[in-house]
Amino acid sequence: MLLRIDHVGIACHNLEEKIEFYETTFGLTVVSREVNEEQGVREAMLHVADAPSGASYVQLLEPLHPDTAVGKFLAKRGEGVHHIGYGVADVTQALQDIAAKGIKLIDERPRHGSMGASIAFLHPKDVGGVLTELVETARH
Ligand code: MC0
Repeated sequence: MLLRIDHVGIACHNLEEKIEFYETTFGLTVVSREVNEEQGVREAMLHVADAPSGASYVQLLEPLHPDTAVGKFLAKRGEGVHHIGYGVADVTQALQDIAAKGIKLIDERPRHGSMGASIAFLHPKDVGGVLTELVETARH
């Protein structure tokens, strides 16, 4: 069901500072920047590698407000890994299959994600404390 690690989402206080850190330290390149009001984030995708099933990225996330998923995470835990995003071929089908196993979904239906992807989150309490995202890459 899982094709690859699509991205690792990292919560930070200052997006521009963190982008510069990843560029300077690891030589990564920003391929997309977006504000996602629904998710309450300003985010950047930095390309890491390509695989037959698609690319993988570091996703840097800065909250738009303190009262957002990432804002609350930062206040409780500080900067660090916020979630793992896995590539799937069909996010609607994957959600159905995972729900049938009794795993709690955050999103019953896919939402709009970075770079036109369809995304859905699974609750960390049912995934060993890991906030888990399913990502169906946009078809171009
Ligand atoms: C919260 N918890 C986490 C967590 N965030 N555990 C692991 N990883 C995280 N990132 C834990 C808390 O420690 C707490 O555990 C419990 O979940 C409830 O947390 P809360 O602070 O009371 O917050 P809630 O319940 O209001 O919300 C938590 C929840 C929320 C995961 C449901 O953050 C959510 O719906 N996340 C999905 C959307 C999201 O994260 N969007 C931002 C990225 P204890 O043990 O204290 O009870 S958007 C994105 O990434 C898009 C743009 C993309 O990829 O394309």
